Amino acid sequence: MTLAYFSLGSNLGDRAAYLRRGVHLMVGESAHRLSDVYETDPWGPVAQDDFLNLILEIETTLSPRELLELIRAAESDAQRERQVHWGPRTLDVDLIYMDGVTSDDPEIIVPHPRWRERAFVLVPLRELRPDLVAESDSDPTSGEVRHVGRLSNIG
Ligand code: PH2
Ligand code: MG
Ligand code: MG
Repeated sequence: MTLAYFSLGSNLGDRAAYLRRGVHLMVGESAHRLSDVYETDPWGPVAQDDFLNLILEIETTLSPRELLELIRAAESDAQRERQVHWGPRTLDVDLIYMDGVTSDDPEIIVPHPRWRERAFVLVPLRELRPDLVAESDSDPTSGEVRHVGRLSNIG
């Protein structure tokens, strides 16, 4: 068993409902933990609405390639349309990190090449894995991250 960490984000429609459905599909029967939910300023070049973001930890025996299939199934269930690169989306699932596993497959690079630049990844990941996130890793210039609460308690 390996622990795998995913960043889930939504900034279109019923954001919390898309996150709940995404978590459900990603988890299946696996043991898992969830960070709290954060509302986050959009990161990157596209002006868009704020995201809800969280980190999901899953115990898995799957490879990065197999996890990519799971990600694609969860995203297509959310009827995600890739109109704008880095633009608004109902559900985005990114594989961030796996204990002891790396992948240089260009479709699913592990660890995610830019995860340490993003407060919307670092802040919730620190809840689950403080050992992976140094205090200095949360760059205040990478956007506001506001604590919302548990996914099960938000509307
Ligand atoms: N995802 C992006 C682009 N920008 N900004 C925030 N705050 N949260 C995201 O999940 C996010 C983003 C592309 O995947
Ligand atoms: Mg993303
Ligand atoms: Mg993605």
